[in-house]
Amino acid sequence: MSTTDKKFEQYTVTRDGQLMLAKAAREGVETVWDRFAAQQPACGFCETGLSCRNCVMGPCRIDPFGEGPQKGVCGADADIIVARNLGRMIAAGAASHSDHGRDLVKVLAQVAQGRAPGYTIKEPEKLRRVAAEYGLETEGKDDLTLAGELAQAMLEDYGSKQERITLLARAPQPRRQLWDRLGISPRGIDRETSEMMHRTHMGVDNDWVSILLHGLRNALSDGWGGSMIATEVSDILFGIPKPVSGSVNLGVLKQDQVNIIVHGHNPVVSETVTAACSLPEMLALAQEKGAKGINLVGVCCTGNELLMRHGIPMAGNHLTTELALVTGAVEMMIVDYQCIMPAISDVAACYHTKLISTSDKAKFPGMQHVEFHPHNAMDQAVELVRQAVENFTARDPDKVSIPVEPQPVLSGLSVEAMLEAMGGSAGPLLEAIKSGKVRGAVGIVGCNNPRIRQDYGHLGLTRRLIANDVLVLDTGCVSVATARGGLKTTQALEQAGPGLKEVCGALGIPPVLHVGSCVDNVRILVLVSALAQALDCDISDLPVAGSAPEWYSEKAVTIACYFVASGVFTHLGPLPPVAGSPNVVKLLTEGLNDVVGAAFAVEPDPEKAAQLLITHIERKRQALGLDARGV
Ligand code: BF8
Ligand code: SF4
Repeated sequence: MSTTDKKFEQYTVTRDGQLMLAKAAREGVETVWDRFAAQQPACGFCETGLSCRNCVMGPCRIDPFGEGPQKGVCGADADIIVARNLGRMIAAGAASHSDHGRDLVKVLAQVAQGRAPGYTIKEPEKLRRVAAEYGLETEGKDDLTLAGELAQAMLEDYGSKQERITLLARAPQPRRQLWDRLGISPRGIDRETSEMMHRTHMGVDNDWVSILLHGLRNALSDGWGGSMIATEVSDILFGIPKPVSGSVNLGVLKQDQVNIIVHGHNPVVSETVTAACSLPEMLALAQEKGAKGINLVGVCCTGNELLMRHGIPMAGNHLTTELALVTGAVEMMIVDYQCIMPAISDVAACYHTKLISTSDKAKFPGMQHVEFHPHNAMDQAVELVRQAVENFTARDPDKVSIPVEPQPVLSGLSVEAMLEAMGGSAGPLLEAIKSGKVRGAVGIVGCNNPRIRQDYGHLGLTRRLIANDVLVLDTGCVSVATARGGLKTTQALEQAGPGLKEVCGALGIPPVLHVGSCVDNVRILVLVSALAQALDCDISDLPVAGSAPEWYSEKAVTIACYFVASGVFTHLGPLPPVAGSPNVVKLLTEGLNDVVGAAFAVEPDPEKAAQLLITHIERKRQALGLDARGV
């Protein structure tokens, strides 16, 4: 790498990323980092949450230095404007996850009606288990009948007829009682998002505390509602993840094969593409075109879904999505929705890569649109794989560069898989926590963000936590970062503290567990609920925490809010746009402790963040009467 190329080290800690950034620069390809630089300096009003364009009497802004206007045209002050903006972020995040969940319920309903060829019920036992939670009679019913009834019952959770959404019942009793007392038990998944949009219209909820409390309810409607449904139905349709080996980084792309990347979030698309890639006629066509095979890989969360269930390789996380195309080795990228930068069309145009959008609700400039629905998904997938294979001959070998060797990863740690690894119950984990060999656990979740050197926050924090005997569970783009950094192998136990090394070593698992995509954060909720119930306490009493060191997305805000509302202390790397209201900041970082028993902390430095999380875990241990270090 030349000296000029060294500048890319400040953008990403990943070797494959640095090399592809250098290639992009040589080939005149613009990336997210170029566009980020072009946007600086960012608008201070927007960064602090002090601008409002909720109506056309505005837009308005509040002067944080007290010299200019302190109220919008309607009279809203800094507290109201910041709370409303945050509320709308939560609503957008909840809507995204929950609409994804609804798409899966739609597939389940159509499978029941025999109108979704290519999809089946892979986990009838889980179907029955979840149906029973929904109060459905399971005896004497065949799987398809039950699937239809469960889909209808889940759709009721989306509406506004219920007093509370069904899967809240999974939370420990003290937590449910607290939500009832606070009036934040979500009643319907869509209802809470819709109500947030209503409350934040001009002239509705102008009490900033009330807006933020509803924000917690809205977030809970995602965590214990839409996202939980998404995960459960994905398991029912596509299988409960079990420990599986895979590989990660741009080295998973193959010089001599047709490379297809799936990008987005919904396994409804990527699962059918997976099936189409292994059809004998497609493999024969690939050989006819001079390729040794068809290499399907994932990026972002749909990649996580495939890695968790099938061990399909992962090319990278959010900030790698453009760089994967810069390899010049990708015949086709198939996208569904969320976190897909429209800029990838410009990158693809520099190579032979075909881009395909598949969702009726996510179209992009410069992409061919091939719409997937449950009734035609398999046919569409076969047609796309055929087109990708045919595109292999258009590849320019002079432009191809696959920068590194793949890194092995162990994935597939669903709650069911973890329980199985522990002999059927959470007992061994509880014992390890009680004995102090494992001090506690942290769920590290979320994205990359060009404000932060790619993967730096994730890796720094994770390494420090495991070295201190804290078990890490991760999802989403973090899971790619830690896998790429070699932390999801049993060799990584060498970097763990002695207790964690002993416990994970005995179970044959790495110190960092991949629990899935972003909707799969609910697996963490289910696990902490089980731990709290076993210890007869609330989630907020447990030595656990959450963290999103490099988050960028509204979905991450919603996840962080449902973690906190569920009683999990949560660290954020980047500060959300709330600094314009000291009152809101104080409530989020301190006051919430007295309301829901947990609050947020913001710390961009991963070393300092690790200290915060470790101190929190040790304090919780002490309060539970367990041994505590340095408190
Ligand atoms: O839902 S972690 S960048 S890909 S938002 Fe997006 Fe963030 Fe990645 Fe998945 Ni989650
Ligand atoms: Fe301005 Fe109020 Fe309208 Fe917002 S809602 S743009 S603060 S007038």
